Amino acid sequence: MKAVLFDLDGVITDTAKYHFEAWRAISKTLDIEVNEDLNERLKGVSREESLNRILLSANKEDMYTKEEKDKLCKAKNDVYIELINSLTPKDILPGIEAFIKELKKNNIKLGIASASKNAPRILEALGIKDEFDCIVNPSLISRGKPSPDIFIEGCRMLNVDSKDCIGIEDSYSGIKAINSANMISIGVGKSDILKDCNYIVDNTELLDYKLLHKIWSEQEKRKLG
Ligand code: B16
Ligand code: MG
Repeated sequence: MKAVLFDLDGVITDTAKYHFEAWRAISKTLDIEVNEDLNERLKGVSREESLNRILLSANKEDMYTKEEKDKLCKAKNDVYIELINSLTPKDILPGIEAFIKELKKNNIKLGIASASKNAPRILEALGIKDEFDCIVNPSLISRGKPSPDIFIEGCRMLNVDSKDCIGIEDSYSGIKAINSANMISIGVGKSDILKDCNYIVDNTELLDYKLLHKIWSEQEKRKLG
């Protein structure tokens, strides 16, 4: 085990509630309701794809031009940025700071593979941006999660083989992406949503180096037959 690639929203901090609030505000102007179910399907997917899924949910996908969609995405991001302006180190999810310290002490490389174009700003506000050896820029990745591309690029940036890297995710599409990248996947959250991951924890407090090492060693043994 040489590296860990972290998802951001839902693993390091809980910005999902702000995405939800911002999309609800924008969708209201379009006469569309975003419920919890639909919101779950927006986790891990890009801003543009999120809007497409919202429009599709109301059969309105063909009603807007590319320019109008761009404007709606910008409006959503303006609301979202207002909401995340209040983020501080207190918003780091429980156990994550200690977990990061422990991984670094054990010479594990750390990276961020988030679909969010706001990731650097969020990590800065949380005071942990410098802890990471790489932050993949999602704007340079043409296929979003569940495509493995963002995780493959993270491994490339960290100069590690994907089989020596663990990915941690809270979304269905994110787990699919990690698995397709040939990495070991750890899900944080509910097993009905994250059923395809190699290992699941209920919450971030349960993540530690020993557990990751155990999961990695077991997977290695399984591969060797
Ligand atoms: P932005 P993650 C994802 O973050 C969110 O889960 C998803 O809801 C959001 O649409 C996406 O980032 C893009 O975010 O609008 O800030 O570029 O879970 O991949 O860390
Ligand atoms: Mg996430």
